[in-house]
Amino acid sequence: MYIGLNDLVTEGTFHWIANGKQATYFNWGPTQPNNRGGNENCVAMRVDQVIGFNYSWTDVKFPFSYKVI
Ligand SMILES: [Ca+2]
Repeated sequence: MYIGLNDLVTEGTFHWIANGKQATYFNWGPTQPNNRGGNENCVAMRVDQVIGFNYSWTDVKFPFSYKVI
């Protein structure tokens, strides 16, 4: 589930799509954000049941393909 947050402009600095403001609250899962492959710039919330990740955030590619259950 994409939550409308991205760091497309500046790596590591996340802004909300909705209002362009820089995010001040984060709920990253373990080891996230990892910018895997150097091009994960959008943030999704995990809704799967993997222990330790439930409802936490992870960075994903844009346009992303992330399985949402
Ligand atoms: Ca990134």
